[in-house]
Amino acid sequence: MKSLEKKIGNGTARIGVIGLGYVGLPLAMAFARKGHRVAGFDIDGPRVRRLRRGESYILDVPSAELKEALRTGHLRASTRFEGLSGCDAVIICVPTPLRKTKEPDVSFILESAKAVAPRLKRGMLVVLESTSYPGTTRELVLPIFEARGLKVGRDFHLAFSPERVDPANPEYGVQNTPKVVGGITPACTKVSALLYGRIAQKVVPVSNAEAAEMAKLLENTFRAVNIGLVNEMALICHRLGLNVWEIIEAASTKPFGFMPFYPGPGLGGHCIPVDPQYLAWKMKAMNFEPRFIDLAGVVNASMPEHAVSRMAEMLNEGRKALKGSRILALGMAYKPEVTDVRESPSFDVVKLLLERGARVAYHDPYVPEAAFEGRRLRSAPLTPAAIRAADLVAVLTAHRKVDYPLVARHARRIFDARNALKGLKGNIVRL
Ligand code: SAJ
Repeated sequence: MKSLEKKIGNGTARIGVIGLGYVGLPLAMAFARKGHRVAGFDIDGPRVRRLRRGESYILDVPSAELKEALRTGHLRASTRFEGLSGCDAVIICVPTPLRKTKEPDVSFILESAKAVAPRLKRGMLVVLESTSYPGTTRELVLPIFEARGLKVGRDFHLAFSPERVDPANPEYGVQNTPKVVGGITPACTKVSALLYGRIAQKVVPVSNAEAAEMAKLLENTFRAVNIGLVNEMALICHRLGLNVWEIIEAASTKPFGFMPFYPGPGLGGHCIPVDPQYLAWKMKAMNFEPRFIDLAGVVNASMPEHAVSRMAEMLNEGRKALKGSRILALGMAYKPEVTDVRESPSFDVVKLLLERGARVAYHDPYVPEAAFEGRRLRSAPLTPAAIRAADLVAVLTAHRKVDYPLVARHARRIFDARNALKGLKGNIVRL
């Protein structure tokens, strides 16, 4: 193992990254920037071809930097996994979605481990970064590797290190986000900490892979539960005739012991709605009911319906039915300043509006077109005419670059589910 530690230390360790998405590509570039030769692998042919042309599809990776890494040979991308045998360390960054049944789908992890296994060689380090339930690395991945007759901690090393990439975050990236690592054995923890020490200013070794897996789940369950709490507070404030946004702002003045979360029309993204369900699934299999996770899920999932009922109330005030009303939805991405629409609650809201017979258009500067129940809509230009033509404008995701003063000036009525029109005057009702 000494040779791997030496190669990591002098930058000659060849790194393999499986999965070149919003986690894998920035990670590959971080190692390439440190002089490592990085082999990227992805099953998505068009994505690999785009990468080979130096076209970045990740906001945080400039195409110019990608082109340079390709030119110098510090990065190459392939859909074929043979190149894994030339790697000293392999990092698996593949999706871990939920099945329709809300059960974990670890198929991408298994396929990746099976791709590595025949190329696993003495001295190699493998790290799993894909978020999954505690025990995944040891129970699912390790047996695939040990079937080769190699001994973990002696012949090869295996660890888990949760990805902490926040897409489009201008402040935090791979380098300045502390990296938690936990190995199957202490020796695995040690060598994976060495590896990540090449690209992260701070590495946080923990006692084993399960601790690292669980740390990630705590991070994101913490968010899902607190978002669920504040969504329930929004429902409570509505019934008390209070402005929940004012209440949160007032509570946020407490300089200690409070952290603001904000209500919305639901919970989106491929992390926060998903990760806690991985933990819930594992615990239910152990006959333990994770009540907070389940309750947060119920409250968050009720928000699209609540948002639509508030819009119906507003239209009703104007003697209008939802059916036949023209609604302009602002913001289809799952959170501000991203193009990603996965699990976006905006789609849940629009689906409910369409089911109730509303006529829906949308504007989202980051989402040029979107599919709803088989129909494809294009983002409508945000003009005074388009705003005036709507019976109701609904702010669902509050992108900063949208002209909210224009909306406030021209909209007949506005349902603001994100407090995007804070301080503006107009016919505005807030969540
Ligand atoms: N949301 C609310 N209210 C809030 C915060 C978020 O309704 O107060 C909604 C968002 O609109 C979105 C969903 O929750 O629909 C998730 O938002 P998020 O801010 O948690 O963003 P994500 O899904 O990109 O979460 C990622 C996570 N990063 C990783 O898993 C590596 C999370 O751990 C980060 O804390 C989060 O980014 C972040 O801080 O932005």
